[in-house]
Amino acid sequence: MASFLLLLLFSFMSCPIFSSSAPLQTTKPYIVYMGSSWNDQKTEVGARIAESAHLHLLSSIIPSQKSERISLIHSYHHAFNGFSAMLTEDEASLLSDHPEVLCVFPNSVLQLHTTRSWDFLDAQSGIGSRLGYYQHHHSSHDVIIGIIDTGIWPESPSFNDDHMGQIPSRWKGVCMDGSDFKKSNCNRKLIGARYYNFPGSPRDISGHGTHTASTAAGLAVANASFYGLARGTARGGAPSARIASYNICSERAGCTADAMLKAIDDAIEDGVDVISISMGSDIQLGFLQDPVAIGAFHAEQMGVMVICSAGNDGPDAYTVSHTAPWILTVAASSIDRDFQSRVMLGNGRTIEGSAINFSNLTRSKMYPLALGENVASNNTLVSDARNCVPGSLDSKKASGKIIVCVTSNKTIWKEDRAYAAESVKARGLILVGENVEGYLYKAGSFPFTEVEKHAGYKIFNYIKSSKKPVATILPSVDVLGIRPSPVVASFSSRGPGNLTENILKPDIMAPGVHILAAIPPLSDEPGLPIGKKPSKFGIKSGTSMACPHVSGAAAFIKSVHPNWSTSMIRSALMTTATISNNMEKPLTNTSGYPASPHEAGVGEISPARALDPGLVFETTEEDYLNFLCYYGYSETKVKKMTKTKFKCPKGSSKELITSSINHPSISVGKLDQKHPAQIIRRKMTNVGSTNASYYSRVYASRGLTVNVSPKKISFNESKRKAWFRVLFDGRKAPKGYHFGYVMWSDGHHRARIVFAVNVH
Ligand SMILES: *[C@@H]1O[C@H](CO)[C@@H](O)[C@H](O)[C@H]1NC(C)=O
Ligand SMILES: *[C@@H]1O[C@H](CO)[C@@H](O)[C@H](O)[C@H]1NC(C)=O
Ligand SMILES: *[C@@H]1O[C@H](CO)[C@@H](O)[C@H](O)[C@H]1NC(C)=O
Ligand SMILES: *[C@@H]1O[C@H](CO)[C@@H](O)[C@H](O)[C@H]1NC(C)=O
Ligand SMILES: *[C@@H]1O[C@H](CO)[C@@H](O)[C@H](O)[C@H]1NC(C)=O
Ligand SMILES: *[C@@H]1O[C@H](CO)[C@@H](O)[C@H](O)[C@H]1NC(C)=O
Ligand SMILES: *[C@@H]1O[C@H](CO)[C@@H](O)[C@H](O)[C@H]1NC(C)=O
Ligand SMILES: *[C@@H]1O[C@H](CO)[C@@H](O)[C@H](O)[C@H]1NC(C)=O
Ligand SMILES: *[C@@H]1O[C@H](CO)[C@@H](O)[C@H](O)[C@H]1NC(C)=O
Ligand SMILES: CC(=O)N[C@H]1CO[C@H](CO)[C@@H](O)[C@@H]1O
Repeated sequence: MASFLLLLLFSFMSCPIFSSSAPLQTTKPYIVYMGSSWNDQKTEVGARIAESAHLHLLSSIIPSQKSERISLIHSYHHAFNGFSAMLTEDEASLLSDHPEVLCVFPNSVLQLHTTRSWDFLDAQSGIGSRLGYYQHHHSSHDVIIGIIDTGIWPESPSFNDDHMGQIPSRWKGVCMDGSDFKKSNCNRKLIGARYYNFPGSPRDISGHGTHTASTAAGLAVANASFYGLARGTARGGAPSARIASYNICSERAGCTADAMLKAIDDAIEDGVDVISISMGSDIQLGFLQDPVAIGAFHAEQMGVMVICSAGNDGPDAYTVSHTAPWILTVAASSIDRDFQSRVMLGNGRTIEGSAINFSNLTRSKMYPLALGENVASNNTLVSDARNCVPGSLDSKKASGKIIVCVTSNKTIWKEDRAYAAESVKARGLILVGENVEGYLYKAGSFPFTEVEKHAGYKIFNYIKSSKKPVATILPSVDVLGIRPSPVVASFSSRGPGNLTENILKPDIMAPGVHILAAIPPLSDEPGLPIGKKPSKFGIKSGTSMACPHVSGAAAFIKSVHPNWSTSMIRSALMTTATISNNMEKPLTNTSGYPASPHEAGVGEISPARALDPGLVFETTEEDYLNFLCYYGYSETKVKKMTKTKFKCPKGSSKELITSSINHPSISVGKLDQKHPAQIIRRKMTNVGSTNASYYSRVYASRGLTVNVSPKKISFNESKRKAWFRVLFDGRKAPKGYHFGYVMWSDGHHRARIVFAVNVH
C-alpha cells in the first residue's frame, strides 16, 4: 500500500514533466511561480526589489555569455511572487529545482469559452428578466468587478456613468492609453482598463469582453435588441457595480497564461472585489501549473472572489475546467426564450424551425425546394451533398432553390453548411436534425432554419410526393415562455473533475445560451443583416456568458452584505440554487433526462434567495492549504504559498480531500462497497435569525444509505456555528455515482448541500 501511494503522489507532486530528450537551445516563454508574495509594503521600492530579485534568480541560471537574455516579460509581486521569461528547456528545468521556486511551466494560450467563433445567437439574459428587484436594490455600497477578458468597448450605453457616485477612494487601478483608447474613455462606471499584450489596447474588438462585462455589471439599457430580436431591457447582474477591464488578449498572441497571471496580480492590488474569467486551458495539468488556479488561490487569500466558466467541451464527462475548490465554476443553461423561423410548404403545411435570420423572403412567394443530393455537383459523394459539405453542391442546379440538408455527418459545422448553400446561390437552407451544437447560427440575411427530425420527415415526404415542391422560410421571431427551462446546455463542460473527484464540479449553473448583451458596433460582427447599421447589442452563447451572470450576482450580494467573506458569498449562492425548472420538475439536460450535479452543479443560481441564505459554510485559507497537501503537493511547496505558519496534516491522502474543506457541496470520489460507511463533517454558520432551529432532511437515490447527525440544530446568541456529520453507506447500493442532497430548514430558509457519491 505504502509503495502504491508513493508512486501515485510522485506522479502528481512534480510540477511539469520535462522530457529528458536532447537539450534544446531554443527559448520559449515560461512562467516561474514562487508562491506567496513577501512584498508587504506595496511600494514602488518593493516592486523594484522584487523585480531585481527575479533578475538575480534568472542570472544564476542563464549562462553569462547569454546575459542579454536576462530579462523579464512579467514580474508578479503584489499578491504572489514569480515572473515570466524566455528560457530554454534546460534552464526551465534547472529553475524548477531551485529552492525558492514552486513550479515552472510553459506559457500557453487560453481559449475563450464562447461556442465557436464567438458567434452565437441569443436573447435577453435570464437574470435581467428574473431580477427586476435589482432596480429597487440600488445599494449604495460600492463593489468593483474585474473582468479579465478581451478588453472593453467603452462607448457602449451599458457603461454610461450617469447617476454613478464618486469612484471609491480605495481604488488604486489605472486607465491605460492604448491604440484607439484614451485615459478619458474611463468614467465612473468603467473605472479601470489595462492591457498586457503589445502592441495592444484596452479596447475590445472581438466583442467577448464587452459582452461579459455588460452581463456582469452593465447599466440597464431600455429597448435593446439584436435588430429587433430579443427586444427588452439589457441589464447586468449588478448594474450599480463598477467595472475594471483587463485585456490579456491580442490578435497576434491570443489570450496568454503569463498575461492572465499579471492581470490577476494587478486586479487584486487595484482593489477589485470579484474577478470574472470566461476562458481557460484545454488541458488540465495540475493546480500549480494552471495560471488561473494559482492566481485565484492568492485572490481568495486576499478576500477577492474568482468566478470562472466551466468550458464548452460538453456533453462528455471529465471535461470541466477550473476545478480548484477556491474557484466558483459555472455551467451554462438555456433560458425561457428561443428564436423560431417557420418553414411554409407548397401544400400549405407549416413547420417550426429555430433560427436567427434577417432574410427578405415573404409568405406570398414560394421557391423551388430540393434535397442536397439532388443538386449535387458532379463527382461528389451523395452523402456529402446530402450533408451540404462545402464544395458538394452545384450552383447551376442549386441556384434560386431552397435546399434541404441533413446533419448526419457531425464533423461539419452549421456555419459551413450555410456557407455551402449560400455560395451556390441557393435561396435558403433548411437543416434537418438535432441541434447538436446547442446554439443557433446567426445567418444574417440568408434565409436559414433548423428543424427537428420528425419535422424533417414531413418535408421529405412532401418533396417525394410532389412534382414541383416549393417552400419559403418565414422570418425569425422570438418566443418566450419556452418550457422546460432552464435546461443544461449541451456544450456545457461536465464533471467530475479530471484532477480529483473529491470536489464537486461544476459548482453552479447560470444562463449561457443566446444571451443578449453589449457588443462593439462593428460591421464584421456575424449576423449583420444587409443594409443595417451594426448593432450595439449581440447574442452570444457559451459558459463564457454564464460566468458573468454569477459574477454580477456575487457582486450584488457583496453590495448588500459588504462584510461577508468570499466563502460566505459562494456558499449563499450554492445552497440556495434551484433544482427545478419552470414546469416545477427537476432540471434536465437536452436529452430530457434529469440533470446530474456533474452537469448542473448544485443547480441554477437564484440571486434573490442567495441574499438571505440562513446558513453559510465558511472556508479558510487553511482548508485550501490542506487540500493541496492531500492532493499530493509537498509541504515544502505548500508552505511557500502562505505567509502564515503552516504544516501539512499527517497522513495526507486524496481520500481526505472530501472532508478537508468546508465546501458547500460534497463529493466522495470513491466509496468502497465492501467497507463500512464514510463520514463527512461540515460546519455551518447561522447568518439568519439569531434564535433559529434547523431540521435536516435527506434526499438520496435508492440503495445509498445517508444519515445526518444531529438531525436538529438550534442556534442562539452564543451559538452561531455548529458541526454536523453526514454518513454515507454504499453496502447496499449499485456501483456508480449516486446523487442527492441534505437540506437544512428552519421553516423560512432552506440550505441545500448537494452530494455526489461514487460507489465502487
Ligand atoms: C425601440 O427602438 C425602435 C427602433 O429600434 C423604435 O422604433 C421604438 O420606438 C423604440 N421603442 C421605445 C419604447 O423606445
Ligand atoms: C484528464 O486526465 C488524463 C490523464 O490524467 C489526461 O490524459 C487527459 O488529457 C485529461 N483531460 C483533460 C481535459 O485535461
Ligand atoms: C443526459 O443525461 C442522460 C442520463 O444521464 C445521458 O445518458 C445523456 O447522454 C445526457 N445527454 C446530454 C446531452 O448530456
Ligand atoms: C432580397 O435579398 C437578396 C440578397 O440577399 C437580394 O438579391 C434580393 O433582391 C432581395 N429581394 C427583395 C425582394 O428585396
Ligand atoms: C456535370 O455532368 C453533366 C452531365 O454529365 C454535364 O452536362 C455538366 O456540364 C457537368 N457539370 C460540370 C460542372 O462539370
Ligand atoms: C464528413 O464530411 C467530411 C468532409 O468535410 C468527410 O471527410 C467525411 O468523410 C464525412 N464523414 C462521413 C461519415 O461521411
Ligand atoms: C463591517 O465591517 C466594518 C469594518 O470592518 C465594521 O465597522 C462594521 O461594524 C461591520 N458590520 C457588520 C454588520 O458586521
Ligand atoms: C433569543 O432568545 C433569547 C432567550 O430565549 C432571548 O432573550 C433573546 O431576546 C432572543 N433574541 C432574539 C434576537 O430574538
Ligand atoms: C445557546 O445554546 C447552547 C447550546 O444549545 C446552550 O448551551 C446555551 O445555554 C444557549 N445560550 C443561550 C443564551 O440561550
Ligand atoms: C428576424 C428576421 O428578420 N427574420 C427573418 C427570417 O427570415 C424570414 C424569411 O424567410 C424573414 O421574413 C424574417 O424577417
